Amino acid sequence: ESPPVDLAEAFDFLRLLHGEHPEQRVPLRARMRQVRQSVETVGTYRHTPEELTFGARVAWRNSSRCIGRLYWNSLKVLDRRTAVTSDQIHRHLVEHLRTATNGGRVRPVISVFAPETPTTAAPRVWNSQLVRYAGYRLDDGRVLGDPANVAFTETVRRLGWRARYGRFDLLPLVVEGADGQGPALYDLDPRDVLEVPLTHPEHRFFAGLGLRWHAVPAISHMRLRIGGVDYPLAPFNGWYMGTEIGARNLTDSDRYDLLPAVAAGLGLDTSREDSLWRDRALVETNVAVLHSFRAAGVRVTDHHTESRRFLTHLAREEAAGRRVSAEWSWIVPPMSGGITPVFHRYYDEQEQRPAFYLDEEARD
Ligand code: HEM
Ligand code: NRG
Repeated sequence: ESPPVDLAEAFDFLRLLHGEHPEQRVPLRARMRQVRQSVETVGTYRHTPEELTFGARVAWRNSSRCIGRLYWNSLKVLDRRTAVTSDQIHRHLVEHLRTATNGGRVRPVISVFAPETPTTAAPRVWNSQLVRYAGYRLDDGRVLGDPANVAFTETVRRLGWRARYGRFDLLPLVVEGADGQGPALYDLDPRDVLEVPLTHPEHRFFAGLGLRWHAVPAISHMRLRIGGVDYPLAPFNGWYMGTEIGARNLTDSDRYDLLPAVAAGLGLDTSREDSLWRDRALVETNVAVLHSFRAAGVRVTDHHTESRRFLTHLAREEAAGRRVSAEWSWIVPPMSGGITPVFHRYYDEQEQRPAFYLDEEARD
């Protein structure tokens, strides 16, 4: 199903691991011989648990779009490579959500499922995140729910999922095992999905908007590549930075598009741009997100704190003699850019491996 492993990439990875952790049970040269032997006979090799853990952590460390990398070395890595059927995989995904959610004290976790090899297909999840809200295209052309998920919602309906026509309906997981049985649908148990109702510390009207968001962003459509081996299913999560919800998901005009409703509640003059009603509504929406998560005991960070942490990360990595690559347009938060310190500098952009890749085959 995949081309043979590129030995040079495998060796680069082993050198990186042994360079940063010289205390391995099997010395570098011996491990390289094993890997060469295996790749020459079956076209791939099996990562040791230490290699898998280090590889996943470094893939996070190398995620040039991620502002949250300070804690890369504490990523919890769940080795799920032996799961085959969609039922087994589904159980592990639910376990991932529970472990990550941790009653609100959200922990960074990755579950690594079986790799793609020259002889075997890997399992897949069709969802872009483990938790997503349905989007329904209505007859008048408007969208009910999350417009980002309209296509995926149509896909699961074709597979037999029944539409509920709410604004925040949990979409089912679509799991394809490695056994060739095709996709299977699993409704999420609401008890496994922590959600936060949104309120504002001062403005009573805000609660009346009936908004909510889920506690854990768990990306499930990126491929993890370690030492030449591809893991198409390796869902990971950290916690949210408030702006992801308050300055994008709820406010982008092609998402929930809530600035007009918030501005109306605030009594702002929306007849002219120079009243800055959009900006004022944006700030209050983000105040509401951070306040609500905090009130619910759910871990979240603000963009000022996360920006400072990212600069700490840069300093630490440089002190360790490593280069940090970063994409300015992803690192700078989507509001108040110039008053966060990450705005005022440029970054190296050369890609490094191990890494996460967007999978062209993601089906949403
Ligand atoms: C992207 C924050 C943990 C890997 C991002 C983005 C933010 C962020 C704000 C930009 C998202 C966007 O604009 O849509 C955080 C925070 C974390 C965290 C606060 C808390 C611990 C993680 C973890 C991993 C990771 C655990 C992987 C193990 C990535 C990747 C992207 C990203 C690959 C790029 C996604 C894409 O290309 O669409 N992160 N992150 N992050 N993060 Fe993190
Ligand atoms: N903006 C997306 C999530 C992207 C990744 N963000 C993280 N990742 N915080 C959203 O759902 O709003 N993470 O692993 O914590």
